[in-house]
Amino acid sequence: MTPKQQHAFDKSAFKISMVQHLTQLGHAPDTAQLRDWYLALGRALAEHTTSDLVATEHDQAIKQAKSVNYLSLEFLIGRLTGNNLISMGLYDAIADAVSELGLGLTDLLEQERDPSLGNGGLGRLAACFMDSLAAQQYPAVGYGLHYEYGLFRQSFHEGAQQEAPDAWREPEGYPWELVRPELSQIIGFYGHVEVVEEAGHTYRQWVPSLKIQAMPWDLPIVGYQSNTVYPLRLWEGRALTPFALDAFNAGDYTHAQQADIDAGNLTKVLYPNDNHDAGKTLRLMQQYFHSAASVADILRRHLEAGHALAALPEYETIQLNDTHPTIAIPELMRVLLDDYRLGWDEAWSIASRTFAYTNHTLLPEALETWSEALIARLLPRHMEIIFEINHRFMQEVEAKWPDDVAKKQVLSVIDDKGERMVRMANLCVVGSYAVNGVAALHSQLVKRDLFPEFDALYPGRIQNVTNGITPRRWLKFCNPDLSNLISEKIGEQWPAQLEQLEQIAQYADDTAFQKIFMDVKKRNKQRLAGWVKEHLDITLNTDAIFDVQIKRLHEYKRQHLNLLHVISLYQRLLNEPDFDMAPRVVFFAAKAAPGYELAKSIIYAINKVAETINNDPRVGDKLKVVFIPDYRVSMAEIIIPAADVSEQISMAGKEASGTGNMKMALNGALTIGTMDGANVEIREEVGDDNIYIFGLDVDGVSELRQKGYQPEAVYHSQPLLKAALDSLLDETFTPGQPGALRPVFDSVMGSGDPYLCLADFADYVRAHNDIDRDYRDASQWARKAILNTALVGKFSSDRSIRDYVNNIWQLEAIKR
Ligand code: 6GP
Repeated sequence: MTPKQQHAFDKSAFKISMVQHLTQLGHAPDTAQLRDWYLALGRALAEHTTSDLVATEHDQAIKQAKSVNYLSLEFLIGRLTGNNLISMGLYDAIADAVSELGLGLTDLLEQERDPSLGNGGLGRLAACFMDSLAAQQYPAVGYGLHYEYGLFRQSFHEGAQQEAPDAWREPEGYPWELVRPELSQIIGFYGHVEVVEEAGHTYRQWVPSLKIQAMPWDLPIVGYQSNTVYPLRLWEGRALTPFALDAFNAGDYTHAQQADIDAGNLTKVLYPNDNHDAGKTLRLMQQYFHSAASVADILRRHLEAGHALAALPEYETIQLNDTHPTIAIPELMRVLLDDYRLGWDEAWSIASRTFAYTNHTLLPEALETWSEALIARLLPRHMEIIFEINHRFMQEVEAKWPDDVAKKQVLSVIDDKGERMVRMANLCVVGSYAVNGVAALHSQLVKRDLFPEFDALYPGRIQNVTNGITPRRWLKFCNPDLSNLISEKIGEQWPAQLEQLEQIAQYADDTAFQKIFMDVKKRNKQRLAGWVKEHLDITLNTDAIFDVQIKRLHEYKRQHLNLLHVISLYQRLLNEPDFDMAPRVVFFAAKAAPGYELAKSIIYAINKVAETINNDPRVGDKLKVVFIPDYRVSMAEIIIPAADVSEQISMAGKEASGTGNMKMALNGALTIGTMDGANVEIREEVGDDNIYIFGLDVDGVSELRQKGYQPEAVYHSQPLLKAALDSLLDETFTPGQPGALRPVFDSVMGSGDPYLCLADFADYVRAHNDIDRDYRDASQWARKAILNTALVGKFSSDRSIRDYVNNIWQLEAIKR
């Protein structure tokens, strides 16, 4: 890819522009605060991205090309300013310009509040994908929701998680966003379906009783070194003015009232559940609102570009990020059937060649189902269409497997055991031309365990696209020292061609390079230690192993397994005079969904254990435990470059992919992990010597289950484990409050240990001992760290996007 003709940058004009924006914000240069200057900087820069956004939107070549529409309820974009500067190629120039105004660029960038419009992996992946689409100039629009409050802000009170609302937009607004009232839509809810007769035909027409305006806000997704800027279009719910009283009849009005929903709170807040379906009515309303507004906007673009409706699949593809936007499928059908009056077959042919679906989890509690009764009430016409889709689909199943009731039961879109529920994943597979999992192992399990019958019915439909991460944010921006070192060795192309990092492997045994590489790591550890000192007042030894587990708090991710290891280290330090270990700092960062009690108990336990260990003079700086509050993208940008060890310890078969594993390996951390998700492929790339694999694999897990698993037997046979567990029951970590950590004990003992923490404990300890041994050999460790950075080029999200483009979307890059 040739770097773009960068816009000519006029430093003095830019400074004038910044001061003008500052003035418009009501501030004078001599008294303005840093925050005011940051807003002025953002707005001055956004002038450039807005003009590129509009130019991209009007580009004839793009209008005549095929686009992907990435539909996601979550985009965890993180701060935009620093990354946009890198993409625009203006980082150094702006640093220079603001310094002439007496400002430091990094201080200004620190002022930005993260837009936390997502929970975890699924939302962050969507953000990396938008970055890679723009970098490679594959025409794309991201569609999401403009939540007034993002993921809650986390703090701790005496060790317990507290949640506060995240008002990510400053009162002045977020400087990068652009409201597009001319593109707003009206979205209906509730009401009834009427039959209309016209020219001898009857049609069905939905008459909603509640209407809400969808107002789009565009965030600029700036292509790395190109003039391409695609919109991330986020819909905000607004009351219609004037209020559409006529749309209400008395009965429906009451309905709407009962649901306690109004336009104002539709997009008020992001649901804080990761890998969990809470089944709330307002959530389904958000999903429909998002889908309907996005489908309407896609059709508008398609028709305005002069294309025929029937040609939709040739010009637009719609990627569904998990099942959250599934309702887009019946919505497109409704529009084609009722508004454009196509016949069923024609409408279905269009819709089923337009949608593709990505599955992000096998966890049963995350597989969405909605009650048929709820859908029928909220979206009566859509429920009719879902029935018709299923009716025709059941005929297909009958043709393939005559008289096979069991097959129909598992495949049906409607689950009629108990309350009748709509299975959104089934609807997705039926209505999509491609389905994919997010890592090789996960996709295999999707075929083998989740959808074996679908795989038999539609061979080839279920595919794999291994996840990836954007190297611009997750190396170039967050780790400038390592980036510069790499560029000195292999040139400047790697951020767009990450496979080139392989050339670094030749320096893995070069002691001079090892030293420089580990010096960079050391500086990154010092930066993190500085943050910890300033914010948590804990002093860290930066020679220690920085052992890091950062991700949502979930039982299947097994932060409590890590905790048991920490406790066992502590006990050995106290009880075994001969026990020696390399100093270690164990970092945790994780938010628990507010309604997830056990996850909150695990956080509490980690905090209590940390407090005890960190204040025990007998431990010194051999062991420290740090729980960094309010984990978010901008915090990850500080932690990841400083990690020596990356904890990826989910029970095998549960973590679909993981992406933090990729980020840490890229920044020279060694993974301790199970044979789960993308760990399997990381191991393939870096080699067995450069990763610490432990525990049961997927087959081992099912064999153990079949044999009959007895956690109590493991407990009684392993003294180290038993002592660690027992300490959760006494006052070791909660003086005066024995039993305060019992929920964590109970989660593995007496409840069957659903995620096999005890079964994997011994081998986990063994793997950590290997790490301890290897870390003490500085040169060997450096070699392994360098090889991790060098050999994970595969995990660039540019490669993921190319896989989607070549195997699923079939579209062309349009270079501007
Ligand atoms: C996550 C998966 O848990 C994670 O393994 C994967 O890396 C990520 O998606 C991106 O594919 N899934 C979710 O966050 C989720 O809520 C419904 O799935």
